[in-house]
Amino acid sequence: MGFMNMVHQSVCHTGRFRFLAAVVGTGLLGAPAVAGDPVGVIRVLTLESFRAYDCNGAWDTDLVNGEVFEDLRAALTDPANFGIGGVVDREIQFNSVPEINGPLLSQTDIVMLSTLSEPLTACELRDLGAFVEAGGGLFVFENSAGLRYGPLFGAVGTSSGDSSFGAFASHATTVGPFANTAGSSIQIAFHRHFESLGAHGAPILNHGESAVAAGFEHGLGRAVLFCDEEWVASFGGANCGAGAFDLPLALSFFMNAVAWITPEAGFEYEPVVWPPCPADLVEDCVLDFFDVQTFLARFSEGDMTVDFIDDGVLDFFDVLEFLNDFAGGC
Ligand SMILES: [Ca+2]
Ligand SMILES: [Ca+2]
Ligand SMILES: [Ca+2]
Repeated sequence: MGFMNMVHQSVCHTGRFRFLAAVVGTGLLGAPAVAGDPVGVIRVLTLESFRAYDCNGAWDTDLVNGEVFEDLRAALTDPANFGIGGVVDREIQFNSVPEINGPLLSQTDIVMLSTLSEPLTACELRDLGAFVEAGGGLFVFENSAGLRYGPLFGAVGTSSGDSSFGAFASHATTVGPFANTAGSSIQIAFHRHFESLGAHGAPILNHGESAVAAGFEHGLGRAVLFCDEEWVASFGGANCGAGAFDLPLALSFFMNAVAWITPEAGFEYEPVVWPPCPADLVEDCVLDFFDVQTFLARFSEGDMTVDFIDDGVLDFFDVLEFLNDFAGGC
């Protein structure tokens, strides 16, 4: 292994991952404590308790602990809905973590995300896309679901939006196994929508010609992107968000969608090991000006972490090698 690879790999495992390893070490986020059949549990990864948007404490959308989605949480954890002998014969278990990465996704069946205080990084999006492609499930419900996550599945979301009625289309997620919502309309507060769905997307909720929610079959996995969060909120918060206009309908659809995206029991995601990207000095899976700036700063300081031609000397050839790696992309 070359020096730069070693540097890269050691840097890769610092920062958040180290924090996470420490937390796992305490047992707080360790292997799920499973009651009943571990294979049957639907393991839900969510960032909510760490990165949920809480409107400065006034409207806490933390799915696991907050109040805004308390009815949603109650529905998902009601054994009559998801549990042995329930409508879906598998129990839902939340695993709230601070970041998305391969090892955490390897203990996950579906990822459930609403509005985040800190958007996913390019590295996290890359892992999330690979997870769905390998058979994992994803449900995003937030205004920017199409804008932020659509590109993973070939879709384009809009940055503009409005408040409107949406009509549920006929789709696997609208016919069951909970209530049939196909043909029903639902009023939603400010939301964005999709400009296009690409080859693998199908509309779920339509406002005129554009989809507000869509389902995607991506490789072996499935994703539902719903460009709003208020449609399933238990109550509104002043200057923060509105409450659902038809919560029972919203909950039925939500549970249908969870049933649709959930992989078969026994699913195990094997994390993709991405090729090293030495030029990504500001490690964010994006090669940009900041990586160049960092290279130049380290080079001028004689910092041997930028000894790209690994010979113990910083010279013109290291600059050339860096530029070469940079041009090659990640
Ligand atoms: Ca909204
Ligand atoms: Ca970078
Ligand atoms: Ca050198």
